Amino acid sequence: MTETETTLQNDIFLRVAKGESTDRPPIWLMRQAGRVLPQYRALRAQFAGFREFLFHPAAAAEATIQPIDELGVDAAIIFSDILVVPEAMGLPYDMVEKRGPLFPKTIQTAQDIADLISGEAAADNMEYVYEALRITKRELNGRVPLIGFAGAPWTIFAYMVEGQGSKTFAKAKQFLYREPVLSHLLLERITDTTIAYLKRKIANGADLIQLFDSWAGILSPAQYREFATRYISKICDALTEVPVTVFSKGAWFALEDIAALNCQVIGLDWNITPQEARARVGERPVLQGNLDPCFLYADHDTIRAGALQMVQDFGPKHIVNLGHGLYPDLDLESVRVFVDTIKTYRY
Ligand code: 1CP
Repeated sequence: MTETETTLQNDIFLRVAKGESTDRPPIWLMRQAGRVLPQYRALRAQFAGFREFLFHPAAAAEATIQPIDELGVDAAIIFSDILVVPEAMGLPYDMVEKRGPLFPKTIQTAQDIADLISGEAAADNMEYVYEALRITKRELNGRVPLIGFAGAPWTIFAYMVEGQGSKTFAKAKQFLYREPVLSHLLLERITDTTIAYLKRKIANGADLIQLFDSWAGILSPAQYREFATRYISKICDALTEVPVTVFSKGAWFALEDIAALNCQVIGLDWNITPQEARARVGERPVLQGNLDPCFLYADHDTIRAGALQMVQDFGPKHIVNLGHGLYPDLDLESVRVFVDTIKTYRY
């Protein structure tokens, strides 16, 4: 046991992530810090924009802890965004209200890639994130473990080339087909930066790292192997200090490849059944997920039944979560019913 573990009051999340058995599954929710909480909306209203909020470590720490106080989930996730990495590499963005991120400058040429900052130098530009981790760790005072995260290289690449959110990311995919050599060069630099960044997150208190490959599902299996899994693998191999969760949204086709990585936990969306996922990954990995966030629009009895069905279908070696982030317009009471159902369940 490490020092952080011995001082944790509730370490059920970390114990399950490391493969230990417990009497119930742990639960946390992607986007648990967010608009579903009135106290988050109040805090957010004090800042002109989302980026200003992120650049304020004490506020980020407060947002991180709000869902622990309000919902009693078993882990905190540092309030930040995956887009801080492209920004630290030299591509600033605006978070446009109701539209999403917009990058005035994107990656199109070899020179653009050469001009990027990467590795330790890029990691140096995210001191405000490490400060948020240190404050959070201090204020959490061992109540629950703290999750650090980053976007997986392909998802970061997609934003850097596309310059904004997209349903198809056709520009980013076009770049993979037309410029495979440059694509690998860019993915390499993102990977180096991500490793340096995550090592510092760990040094500043992250107890587990989750990689978000939000746009995994738009690649073909062959492309996913060539341009995504290869780089995720490098990150998993580099992060030996803490458990790693790989959440590749929509990549059910790559599940066997993901199970072969040096990661302890595999995040799942709702497009696969727990039984099929377990059969395909084998006994070793812990599975995390995978209730459709829209399930929480149902009535409370339906939510309770769905939560119980899910934990029974997964069995042990399972961390309860949704298949993607909470939607901001979900009713807080419905979210609470889901969490409480899991916390009172026993195997
Ligand atoms: O003003 C606001 O409140 C903006 C909403 C918001 C929030 C609350 C954004 C904008 N990001 C976040 C926080 C955030 N982002 C967290 C915090 C911790 C928590 O989960 O509680 C995390 C882990 C992320 C990660 C993130 N950002 C991902 C990966 C997870 C996923 O949702 O797939 C992605 C893709 C982003 C990019 C992003 N951030 C925000 C927006 C609107 C977008 C773009 C999405 C798109 O392209 O459509």
